[in-house]
Amino acid sequence: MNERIKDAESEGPAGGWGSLKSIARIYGETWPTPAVLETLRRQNKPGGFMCVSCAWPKPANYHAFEFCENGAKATLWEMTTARCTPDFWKDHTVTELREWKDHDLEKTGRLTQPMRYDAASDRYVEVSWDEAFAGIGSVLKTLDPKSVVFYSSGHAGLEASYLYALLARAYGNNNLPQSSNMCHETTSVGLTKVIGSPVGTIVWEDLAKTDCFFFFGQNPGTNSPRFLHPLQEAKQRGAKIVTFNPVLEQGLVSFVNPQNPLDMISGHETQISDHYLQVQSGGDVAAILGLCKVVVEADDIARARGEKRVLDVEFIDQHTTGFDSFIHCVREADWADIERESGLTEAALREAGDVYVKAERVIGVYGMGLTQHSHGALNIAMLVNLLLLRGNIGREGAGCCPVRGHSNVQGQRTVGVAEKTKLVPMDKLKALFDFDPPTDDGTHIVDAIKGLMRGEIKAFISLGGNLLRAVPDQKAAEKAWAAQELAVMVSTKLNRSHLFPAKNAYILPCLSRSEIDEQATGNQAVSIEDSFSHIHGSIGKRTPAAQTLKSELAIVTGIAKAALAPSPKLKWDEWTGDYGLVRDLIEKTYPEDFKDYNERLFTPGGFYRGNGAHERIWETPEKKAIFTTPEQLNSLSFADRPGRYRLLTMRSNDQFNTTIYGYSDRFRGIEGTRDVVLMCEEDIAAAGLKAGQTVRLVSDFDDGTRRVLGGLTVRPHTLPRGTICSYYPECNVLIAIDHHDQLSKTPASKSIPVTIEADG
Ligand SMILES: Nc1nc2c(c(=O)[nH]1)N[C@H]1C(S)=C(S)[C@@H](COP(=O)(O)OP(=O)(O)OC[C@H]3O[C@@H](n4cnc5c(=O)[nH]c(N)nc54)[C@H](O)[C@@H]3O)O[C@H]1N2
Ligand SMILES: Nc1nc2c(c(=O)[nH]1)N[C@H]1C(S)=C(S)[C@@H](COP(=O)(O)OP(=O)(O)OC[C@H]3O[C@@H](n4cnc5c(=O)[nH]c(N)nc54)[C@H](O)[C@@H]3O)O[C@H]1N2
Ligand SMILES: [Mo]
Repeated sequence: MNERIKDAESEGPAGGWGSLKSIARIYGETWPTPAVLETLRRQNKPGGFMCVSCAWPKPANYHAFEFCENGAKATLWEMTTARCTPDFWKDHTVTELREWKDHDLEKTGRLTQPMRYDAASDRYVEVSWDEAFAGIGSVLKTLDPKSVVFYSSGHAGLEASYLYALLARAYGNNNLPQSSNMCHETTSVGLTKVIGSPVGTIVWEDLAKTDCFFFFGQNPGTNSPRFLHPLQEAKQRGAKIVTFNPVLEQGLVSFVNPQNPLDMISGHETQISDHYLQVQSGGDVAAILGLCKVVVEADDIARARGEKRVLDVEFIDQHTTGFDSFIHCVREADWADIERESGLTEAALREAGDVYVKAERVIGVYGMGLTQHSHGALNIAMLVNLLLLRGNIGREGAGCCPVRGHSNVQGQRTVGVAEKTKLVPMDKLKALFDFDPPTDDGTHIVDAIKGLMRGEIKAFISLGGNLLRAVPDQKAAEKAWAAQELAVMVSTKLNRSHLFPAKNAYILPCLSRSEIDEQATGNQAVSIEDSFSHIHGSIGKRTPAAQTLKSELAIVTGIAKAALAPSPKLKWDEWTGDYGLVRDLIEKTYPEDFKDYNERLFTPGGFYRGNGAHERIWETPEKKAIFTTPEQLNSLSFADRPGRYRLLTMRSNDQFNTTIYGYSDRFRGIEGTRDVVLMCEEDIAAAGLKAGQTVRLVSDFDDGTRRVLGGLTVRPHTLPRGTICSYYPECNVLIAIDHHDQLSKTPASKSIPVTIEADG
């Protein structure tokens, strides 16, 4: 147990009674019926339904309750008995609702009817499904296809997503940006560049075989809590965990397993991280370079003594390129520069480096802390450098593990929700559906929002999500959104993106994954792909929140029929009646990934789609894994200057992205509010501020626009100097749309340059 790791602010370990209390609070607030427990019991199991929360894998040997605190919250939140019916609009106008908080908007409950915005009364009014589809179709028919965007957030299953992509292409564009454009696009582009794989390389069994996890900027306690179980097991068999994170995240400090009665009664905590390095925001490039220096020094010593090499020389020779240049850079790197840029001491990095050197098998885990920076792809390349030095990719118990966000975010990309044409087998689409798919690349979400601001994008269809709350430059985006010809939002709950209606605006309410999806051939199963590239079937068993709801797939086909000319090869009605037919189409389009799709749909633990890098097949131009020589020692696009801070936007333990369940971030000791800015004591004093004082953050991005967020209370927190934290999505008004990763355009939401002003 590591006595040094203590978070003064936290209420206690992750999991434990706090976790159950937190679930119970949502249960009380949303008042679902007792049958809810039966639904939770079926969550993430073969024959049950797959959680709507994160993309963490679902094992074949599942626990009695294979769900976590936040998965349960997501399910309960969806199963609320509250309904946002057309009557709600009798009492409220759209303009008034803009003053509401995100939590209050979603708390109105599940949407029940298709609605159209009525400008005269400034309200949404009920329409029939036929009217909605006809209205949407008639506008789409008048627009230039290139001016229309088909966005998706990673909720919808593979079947609906495949047809959604087909709809966009048959309509005439590849404008299929996805929430991953703000998330793991850095992985899709950056990881592909260096190892030829857009996704992680490990599988479930590797978790049980590894000696060591290195965590960079991923917070399992909040964002993928079921990961805490394999971590706890790993600790119990003596594996090591080393964490790099500016914030002391409780889930990476200690954990009480809420599914283990003995742990719960005794309060037995598992200490998670053996070493916790509070790197400064954007400091991972230097930190990893320091680790690589330790590896190379250890190898020099081993060689001098004639001992077993520390570098995996055979692997490096056979499987990599760029080693000489990288190693030169490592040798030249100066510890003083590394310390300054990482905010860590040489001694701490040496300790962590020793753990890496001694471990036979290492898994490198990462999340938004690496991807959401101006040079996020460099962060990922550095982590890959570290892994390659000791051959830690493509063998048992070792590999690269990006932890994905939305439950089917990876899978949507797999089945064609992609703006890049090279990712899609267009020839197959042409052969199957008898049309010429557009050949030019579509738009990334950053370009789509910029196009919107320039007035070139005229319509947005959104399959899920709350785009206006999730994107940078939120205020400008809201204004531009409202000027569009058409906005269609397929949603389960009311959210802020509904409140800036375009000239023609529709909200289309859909079923959720835990609900029965009755079609012509009976209750339909859908499927999703998890972070480890395993495909799982999911079947809803609950009575729908309203009889008027349609499935996401039925909504996609409804729009398609209204917007496109009929074609004998586009059998929208047949497909809606039997999702198995859509799975056949997916199998025909991607025969290697989806062989015997329908037969294997309910394979326990999912069926594996495969991954070249897992087998040491590198799909890079050189057919090798690539060592990257860093051109700079941090992942930032700006220099430090007095008064300028690196703002890190964080998620609380009581939210799922823009869905705010409540105001309790118990792991960070923050209760009752989200309007805070966390700073270390030294920064507070140096800035002449006081704890409890109200301040405003001002964006310090040099483009002449003043972006301000006020009303934030200063709270002392254990953080590195210069790194400050405040909540996503509230901070999105502060991010310039051009502040993004250089390679993938993922918004750099973890290092936003800001200054602080006293408020009021
Ligand atoms: N309950 C819940 N679950 C979720 C979500 C949710 O909002 N709530 N969101 C889902 C989605 S879409 C996603 S993408 C994932 C997100 O899951 P994560 O990838 O865990 O995302 P974040 O919590 O935004 O940030 C991760 C961590 O990065 C750290 N960090 C920030 N900057 C740096 C840095 O420069 N270096 C390092 N080393 N660390 C840094 C932060 O302190 C934080 O602990 O979770 C998914 N699951
Ligand atoms: N500053 C900052 N900005 C960020 C991030 C950050 O860390 N910092 N994170 C980024 C990341 S990682 C992501 S993924 C994006 C998230 O961006 P989005 O995916 O666009 O946003 P969500 O908040 O997940 O969407 C919530 C809404 O989805 C709808 N919904 C929920 N369930 C379903 C369903 O089953 N079907 C359908 N059709 N709709 C449903 C509900 O109406 C709900 O209001 O935000 C990004 N923005
Ligand atoms: Mo995400």
